[in-house]
Amino acid sequence: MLLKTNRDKKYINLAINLAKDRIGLTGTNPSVGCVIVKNNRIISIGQTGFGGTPHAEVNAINNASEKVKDSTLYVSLEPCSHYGKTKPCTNKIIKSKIKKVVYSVDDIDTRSSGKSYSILKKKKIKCVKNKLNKRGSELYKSYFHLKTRDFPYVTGKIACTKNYLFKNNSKYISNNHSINFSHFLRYINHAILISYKTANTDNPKLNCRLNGLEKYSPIRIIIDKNLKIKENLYLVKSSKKVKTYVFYNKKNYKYNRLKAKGIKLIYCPIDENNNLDLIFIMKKIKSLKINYLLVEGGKFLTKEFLNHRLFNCFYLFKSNKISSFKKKYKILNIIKLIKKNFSKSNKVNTYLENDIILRHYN
Ligand code: AOF
Ligand code: ZN
Repeated sequence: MLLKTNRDKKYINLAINLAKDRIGLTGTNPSVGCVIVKNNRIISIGQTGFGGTPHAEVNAINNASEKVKDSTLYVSLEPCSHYGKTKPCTNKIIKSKIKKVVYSVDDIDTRSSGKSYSILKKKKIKCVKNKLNKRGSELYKSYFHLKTRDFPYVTGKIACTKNYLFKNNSKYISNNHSINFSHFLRYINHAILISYKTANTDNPKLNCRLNGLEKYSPIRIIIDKNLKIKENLYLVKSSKKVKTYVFYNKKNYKYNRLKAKGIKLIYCPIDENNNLDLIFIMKKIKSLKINYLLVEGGKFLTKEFLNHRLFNCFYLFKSNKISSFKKKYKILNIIKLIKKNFSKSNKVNTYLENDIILRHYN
């Protein structure tokens, strides 16, 4: 038998795992996980719905396999107590006669922040807060960022060979397992950003090709100062089906043609180096309610983002292949910048055969 406090830890850990599973997929709402336990048995679990509603607690309470009266509810984030798109979860908890609530992290949404503890206490519901707070805070780093900054949460990604080249004899540098993981990143991010150069040379699809998850493919964003994007690309031809933005600075004859094909063109000023102003682009993207942005940049764009310190985390895909291409394709300066930008890293804990993926973060 587990001690009571260890039991609390075990279930709150599970709630955090459930929340982690859906990060990026709950719109502007944070992803929350919830576990309901009665007589030491799990009687329900819940996650925030895709797009942000219903809230995790509501899903868990409604889906319980037996009456939730006298149960304990574990939740990764402080339950909300405000009227927003949905009614307060604290009301639902009180009505359901749940007898104890354990949560990990205080919400920072001012409508609810720090309020649920006393609301529940007043109704004689036992409340334990800040359980596994460190792990919970780690989970909500992106939520806190999104609530306090007017930039999206930006994830970077670049692939290289064992000898740090980003060009190889075959089309793919990484193995199939790594490629699947890159599609997982496309699944959990709301939009994907590339340059017109990558678009024109690779003619990429930028969709998520994991079985069953295709419908979660990201919005596409292309940065293209002088509208040099080719009109016959897959991205252009499919832009009526999947939202596609192009940030540009100088109009040319293609402007109306791209627009007619379904592309949304956004004017962007240039910065002191005569490049499109990335700060402007980040703010615009956030204002479009795109919260999680994946940048699958080439060498130039990745460097630009690193120089502006715009990445919140960065994945370095390192394959086991040795490339015989010229030295100019080495990405050693990018590796240096990654180390400057981030203080921590860990290996992605997924089966990758001989490839390695390092996640860099702060
Ligand atoms: C919860 N459980 O699963 C989530 C919560 O406008 P609304 O109603 O969608 O509320 C959004 C706020 O609710 C959001 O800013 C955050 O404070 C909280 N999210 N709360 O109890 C959940 N996702
Ligand atoms: Zn709620």
